[in-house]
Amino acid sequence: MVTVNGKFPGPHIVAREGDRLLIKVNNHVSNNITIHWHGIRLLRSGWADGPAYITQCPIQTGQSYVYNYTVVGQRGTLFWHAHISWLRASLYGPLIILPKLNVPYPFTKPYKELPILFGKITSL
Ligand SMILES: [Cu+2]
Repeated sequence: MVTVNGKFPGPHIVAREGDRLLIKVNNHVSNNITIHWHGIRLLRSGWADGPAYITQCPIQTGQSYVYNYTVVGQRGTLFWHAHISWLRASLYGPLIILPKLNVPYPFTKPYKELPILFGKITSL
């Protein structure tokens, strides 16, 4: 199955509100790939949204692309996923946006945080 860095679910991306994210995707598989940042409001950076053939051409085998956007006015746990063909069902991971430094959560700080992702494995 297609994975990111050999992990399923894919790697955790952890950022803080206000951070600029630069995420380089190197495509080492035989499928074209794009990555979508589910729930992120892309203000003036719609080209980083990821839907194949809508906001970008897919990243072809052996090619790479740097997604570049800033998280504005959002915090919480979202997720990223492939946004082309059936890969969107199995290629995903958490995207965790923490509050800005020294800004508390709007609730008591949890003892522990553990992302839980619901998904399915698509067989070829
Ligand atoms: Cu999505």
